Amino acid sequence: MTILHNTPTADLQALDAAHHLHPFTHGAELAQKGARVITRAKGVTLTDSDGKELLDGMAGLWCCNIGYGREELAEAARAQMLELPYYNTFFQTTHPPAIALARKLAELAPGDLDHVFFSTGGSDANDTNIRLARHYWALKGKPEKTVFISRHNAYHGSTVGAASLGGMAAMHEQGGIPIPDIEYIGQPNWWAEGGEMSPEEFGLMRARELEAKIEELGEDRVAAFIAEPVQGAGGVIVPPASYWPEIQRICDAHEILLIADEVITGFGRTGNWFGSETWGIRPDIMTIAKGLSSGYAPIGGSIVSREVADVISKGGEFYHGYTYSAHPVSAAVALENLRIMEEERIIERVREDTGPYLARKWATLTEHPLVGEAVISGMMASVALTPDKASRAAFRAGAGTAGLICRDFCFEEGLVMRHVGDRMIIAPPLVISREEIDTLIARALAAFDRTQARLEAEGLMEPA
Ligand code: PXG
Repeated sequence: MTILHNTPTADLQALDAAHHLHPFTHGAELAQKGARVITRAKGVTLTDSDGKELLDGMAGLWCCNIGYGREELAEAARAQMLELPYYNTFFQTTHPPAIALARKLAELAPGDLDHVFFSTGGSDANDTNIRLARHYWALKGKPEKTVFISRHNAYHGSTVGAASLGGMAAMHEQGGIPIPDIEYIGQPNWWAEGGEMSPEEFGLMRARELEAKIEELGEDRVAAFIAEPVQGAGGVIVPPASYWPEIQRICDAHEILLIADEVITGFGRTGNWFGSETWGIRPDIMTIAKGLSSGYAPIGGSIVSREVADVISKGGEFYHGYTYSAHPVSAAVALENLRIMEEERIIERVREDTGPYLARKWATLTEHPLVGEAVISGMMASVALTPDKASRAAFRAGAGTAGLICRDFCFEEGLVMRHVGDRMIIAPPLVISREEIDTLIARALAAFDRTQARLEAEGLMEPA
């Protein structure tokens, strides 16, 4: 069957419900309501099958950093498909796009991160990290260093390994995970969990849970600590300034690897090439995906330090790889994406102009009666909806009720904004202009007003 153009929305929805199992979707609800069908996009604007335009406040799924509709990326894919549409990088072979992209990433990545193991996305890159880190320690004569320490409410992907690394309770209830030897500490979510502490005290307290966990397990058992510089899917939890320096100190003091999962924070999202630079982190391994190709083609990877690469390279064969590791078309698209980001100084614009502009506007959202904290790092931001700002209360109706209502009003107002429980989050394309930021804020405020009216009308403004 060819692609369904000009098919009525209801027919598309019926066919979709009949044959398509969706990620992170309640199937029966979807069949009843029908999926939103997105058909086109340009810049920061999506168009659905009814012709409705939406400002994409989420850059797809945190990935379309460069914005939609860049012909250069299509041309790069076309040229590469004609020249060499596929070849692998197994068994001592390689190809020019893989070589060029690995070199480019080595140049962009901070510190001595200078070798890349390619994957097709973030989940499989994190699975690579599990095997890679354990193999690294085994090669160094410490095979008992197998435990990964992660954080509650972290998201590291959906494969068995990555979902085990993640700290999402609902995910752990399905499919027999987590795998053994994964431990969790608390997240630095001051708004929800900080109680009477100042954000700085709370950040230190949460970081020191890592040291306590290492001491409880014994340093000789711990392979690595993994964390997102800023938690994304968990609700854009921006850590207190005290958090990362203390985590770095603890990782330096103990012999463990630090893995920064930069799948969301990489490639400009926080106003630098990598969130590790913004937050002063010196990782041994960095997970990348999403913004690497701006989502135009699937590609991800693990960038590792020279030390890790040396040990792995000298340790014989690493029995690990994906058919599409360093896929030539994806690699060519990623290279073109990075070229444009550099030449058009997109990240500098986020850091110096549009990021600070969004930050000023975002901060004003706390003037709205429903909005508690408003936090931001570069171009990823969240607000906490609350029935009572002073006590930072949650809603008695249960997490997600207010958020879902607000999300639906956002759509009606022409804005894609996600809700995580009762946090509303954005991560727009990095190319968003000041004018478009004004539109985003105006639509968000309109949605907050309507949400408040609905919550009041339905008696849902009660604190828990
Ligand atoms: N690590 C992090 C930090 C992520 O955010 C992954 C790994 C997995 O990447 P792949 O490419 O395998 O999906 C992610 C993905 C959401 C949402 O609803 C977030 C992600 C994916 C889908 C939905 O916020 N992040």
